[in-house]
Amino acid sequence: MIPQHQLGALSPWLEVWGSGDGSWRPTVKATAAGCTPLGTAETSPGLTGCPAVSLGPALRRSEPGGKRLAVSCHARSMLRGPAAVWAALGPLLWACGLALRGGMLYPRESPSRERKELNGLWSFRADFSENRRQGFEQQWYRTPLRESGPTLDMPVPSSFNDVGQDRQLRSFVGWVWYEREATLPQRWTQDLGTRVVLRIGSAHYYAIVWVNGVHVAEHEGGHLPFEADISKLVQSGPLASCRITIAINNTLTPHTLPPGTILYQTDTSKYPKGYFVQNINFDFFNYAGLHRPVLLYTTPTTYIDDITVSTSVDQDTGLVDYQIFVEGGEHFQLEVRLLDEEGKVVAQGTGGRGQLQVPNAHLWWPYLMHEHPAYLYSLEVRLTAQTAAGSVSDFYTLPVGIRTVAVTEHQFLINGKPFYFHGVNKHEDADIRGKGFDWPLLVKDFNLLRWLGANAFRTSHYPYAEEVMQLCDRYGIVVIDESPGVGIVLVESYSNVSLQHHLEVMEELVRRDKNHPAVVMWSVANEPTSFLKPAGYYFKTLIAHTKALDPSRPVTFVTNSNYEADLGVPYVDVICVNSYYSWYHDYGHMEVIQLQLATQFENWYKTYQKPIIQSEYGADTIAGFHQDPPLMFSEEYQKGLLEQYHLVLDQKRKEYVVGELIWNFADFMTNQSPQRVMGNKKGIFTRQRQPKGAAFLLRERYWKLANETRYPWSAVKLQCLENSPFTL
Ligand code: BDP
Repeated sequence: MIPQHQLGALSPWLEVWGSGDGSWRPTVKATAAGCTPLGTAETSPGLTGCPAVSLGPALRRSEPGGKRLAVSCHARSMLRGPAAVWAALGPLLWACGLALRGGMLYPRESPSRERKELNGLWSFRADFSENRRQGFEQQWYRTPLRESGPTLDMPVPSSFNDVGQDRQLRSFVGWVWYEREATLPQRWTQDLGTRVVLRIGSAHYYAIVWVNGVHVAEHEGGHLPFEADISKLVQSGPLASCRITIAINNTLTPHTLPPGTILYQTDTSKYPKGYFVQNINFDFFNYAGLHRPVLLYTTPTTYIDDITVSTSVDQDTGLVDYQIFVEGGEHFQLEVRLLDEEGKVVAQGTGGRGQLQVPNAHLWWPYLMHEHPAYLYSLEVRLTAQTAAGSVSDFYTLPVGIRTVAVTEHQFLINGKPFYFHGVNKHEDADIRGKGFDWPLLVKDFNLLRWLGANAFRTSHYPYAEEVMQLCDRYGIVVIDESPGVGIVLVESYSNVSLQHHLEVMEELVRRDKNHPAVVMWSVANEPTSFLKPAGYYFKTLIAHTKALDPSRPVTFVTNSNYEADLGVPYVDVICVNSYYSWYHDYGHMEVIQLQLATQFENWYKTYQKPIIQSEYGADTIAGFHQDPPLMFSEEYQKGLLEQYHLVLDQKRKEYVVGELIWNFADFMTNQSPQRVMGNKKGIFTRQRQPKGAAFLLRERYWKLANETRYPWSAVKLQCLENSPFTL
C-alpha cells in the first residue's frame, strides 16, 4: 500500500466513504484517496433528503484541498449490487451534489460589463518538497510568493512543462503555485453596485484560489472554467490592487477525469527513497498549469447569470426558445431582441422565458453544406432591475444559430438533411506552450481545416477552449464535444465516486457549451473498457443524465471494444468506432484492411441498427520518411492505409456510415515510450502544422465529398481558394 503521508501529500482531496443502511443515514469515513481512514463522522438526513455530512474536528482540520466530499455506498449496500445501490443513491446524489449552481456565460463586454485580462507573466514555484505540501504548511498564499522563496516567470496561458530547461519541472507531479497582482479600476473597488468576478478558463487539474490571502474558490478538473465573486474582497479596503494566488495539482487518481495512478517504487536497490511516477492510460502528455485565459470581469449586482437557447424549425419559420436566469435581485424586467447579421431586429420578447419566431429564418448550416453556412443571429438580452440605489441595467449578447439535429436508423440529420462528417480529431497541443491557449495557433488550425475541406472535428479527448467553440460557430465547423473521460480502464474508475464526478463534469460541459450551434453531439468518453461488468450501468446512467441535461442533442461515447462485448453502446444514439487495422495488428498488411473494416461495420450495424462514425483511424508517420513500396512510418504507408479505409467508407456511407474522422489532425506530445518517437506521429500535419502527403490526399477526398453532399444542390462545384471559407 502507498504510504499514507505520501498519498495525502499528492492527493488533492479527501474522499468520504459511507456505509448506508436502509434509511440512508450513512456513517462516513474520511480517507486520503480511498486509503487509510483519517476519521469518522456521523451524518443526518438533510432537508432535501440527501445525506448531510457533519465532520468531526479531525476532518475539519483536514488537508488543504480536502474539500471534496464524495458520499459513496459501501459495505451492506454492495450486497444488493451496484444497480440497486444506484437506484436508491443516484437520485440523492444528483439532488445534492450535482445541481450546479449558477451559469457560466462566456465573459463578454457590454455597456454594463467590463473585462480585464490577466494574461502575461505570473510568478511561479513548483513545490518540490518531499510531501509536496510545503506551500500549505508555510501558507504561501498569505504573503507575496517571492517572500517565501525563489520564483520563476511563467507565461499564462501556457502549460508549465515545456517552457523551461528543467527536466524535473517538465515531468513534475504535485502542487505548483502561480501568483500575480492585478490593478483594478477605481470604479470596481468603490462602486458597491459593481460585482467583480475572477474567472479561470482552465487549470489542470485541481485548483485552489486565494485573493489577498483569502480562499475564494476550488475546482476539480482541467478543461472547464470556474469563477469566484470577489467583490467583497476587493471592495473592503483601501487597496486598488489584489493579489491572486492559484495552487494547482496535476495528480490523477482512479477517480479523476482523466484517471491515473501514482506508482511508488519502494525497491531501494533500484530507486531513490520516495520515488514515484504517475501512470496514465491515455495517449497524450499530461500537460498542466493555467491553460486558458484568466480574467476579471464585472456585472451589476443584479445580473444575467445564464441563458439557455434551443432552436427548432417550423417550415420556413425559425423558433428560438429562450430561458434567462437572473441572480442578485427579485425585482426586474427582461427584454430580448433577436437581430440578424445586418443588425435588423427580427423578433423580440419579454420575460424570463419565451419563444421567438423568425419568419424566413436563415438556418445555421455546416461549412460546405450550404452557400451561406454558419448564419448567426444575435440575441440581445437587457435586464432592468430595481435596487435600493435606483434602476440598473445589465446587457448580454449571445450568438444564436437556428438549426436542428436528428438521428435516424442510418442517418445524421442537420436541418432535416443528411450530414456526413468528413473531418478530424484534434488535440490542444503545440511546441513550447503545450496545452496553452494561443490565438495564432488557433487561427492557423482553422485555416488548415477549411483548406482541407473538413466540416467537423471531435474535441478528443477533453473540452476545448471556449474561443475554439466560438470559431466553430462562426465557420460552420461541426463539433462532437467530448468530456475528459479518456483512459477509463481500471475497474475502480467505474466506482460511484468516479461516476458522480463524471456526471458533474457533464453538467459543467453542457452548462458551458449548450448554446453553441456547432455542437451537434456529446461524447461522454473515449475508449473505456466498456466490456467490463460495471460499464453497463455506468454508461447507462451517464448517457441518461446527459440527455436529461440536454434533450436536444444525441449522446455517444467512442468505443474500441468488440461489438458483442460492449456494454455501453446499447445506450448511445450514434456508434463511434475507433480501429487501427494494419497498424496495431497485422502490422504492414494493408491488404487485410478492406475485409476487416467491412466486417467491423457490418457487425455493429446488424447488432444495433444505428448510424456509425469511423471516429479514429490512422498511422504514425515521420514527416519526410519515404518508402515505396510503402513501409510503416513512411508517408506512403499513411496514404496507402487511408486509401484502403476510404474504399470501404465509400461503400458504407451509402448505407449507414455517417462520418469519418482521421486520427489525427496534427502530431502531438505523449509520454515517453518505445512506441512513441517524441510523441504520436499520426498527424496529417506535423506538430508545426506543415502538411504530410496524406493531407493532400484527404483534401482531395473531402472536397469531393463536400461536392456530393452539399445542400441545396447546385450545379457549381465547390473549390477551395486560399482563405475563402466557401467559394462557388
Ligand atoms: C486511440 C486513442 C488515441 C490514441 C490513438 C493512437 O483514442 O487517443 O492516440 O489510439 O494510438 O486508441 O494513436
